[in-house]
Amino acid sequence: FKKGELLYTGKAKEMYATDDPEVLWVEYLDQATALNGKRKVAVDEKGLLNNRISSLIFTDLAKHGIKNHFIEQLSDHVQLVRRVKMIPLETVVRNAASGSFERKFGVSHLMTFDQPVLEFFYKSDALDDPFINDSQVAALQVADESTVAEMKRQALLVNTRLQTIFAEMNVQLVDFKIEFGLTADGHVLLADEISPDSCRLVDKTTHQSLDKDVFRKNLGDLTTVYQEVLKRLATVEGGQ
Ligand code: U5P
Repeated sequence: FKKGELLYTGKAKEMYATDDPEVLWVEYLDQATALNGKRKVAVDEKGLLNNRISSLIFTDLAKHGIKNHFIEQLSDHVQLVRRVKMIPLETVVRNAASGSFERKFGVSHLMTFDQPVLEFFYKSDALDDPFINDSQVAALQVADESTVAEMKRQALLVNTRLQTIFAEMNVQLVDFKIEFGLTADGHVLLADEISPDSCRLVDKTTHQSLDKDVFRKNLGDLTTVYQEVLKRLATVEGGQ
């Protein structure tokens, strides 16, 4: 595959075309952002670590019947993915209270839920990704009802599998964000990335944060923490 024109620059990734119209070239950048991109710093190895972590997780999910856009990892910072039309929604699944849920409802940190909580946020930098409910999604014609139902179904399957993977790593999956796209024939396909940038992970023994909260809250060195996540994940997934 040949790297083509730059299509999109995100907060932590760049997307390029390839010589195959169905395939995109994704470069994971060594940088971290917070506050919707208003705070941005270089972080050694972060792109490499997230590329590897996301590649291992997407491979695992596919093996467990959850199809996704991942094709293959090409190099330290690059992976190939299938081109889809992104649905402008962030799908968040929560197993315990943290972040915006904890602030919004004033509940105790890591209060656990009997059932996972599912939320959508409308992707808009100008609006700061506001919460959006199903009828608002319908009113704005962001996605049709069957697409929303399918996103929820897949999100809960992803949650179940991720909880299993992370439990084997002695890590609690507090919450995570995923994104979906539509294939040319209209199927909902898991896309974007799954990494410590998009998950809240807490060590089950020490209760230490092993995710981007380390950067958001200045809790320590992000690279060290992401290296630890990759080390444990690589062990669970049977080596590099
Ligand atoms: N999240 C993202 N990107 C965002 C906002 C949130 O990946 O732009 C993830 C967080 O890392 C967390 C989950 O795992 O979604 C819920 O975030 P919050 O709504 O509690 O801030």
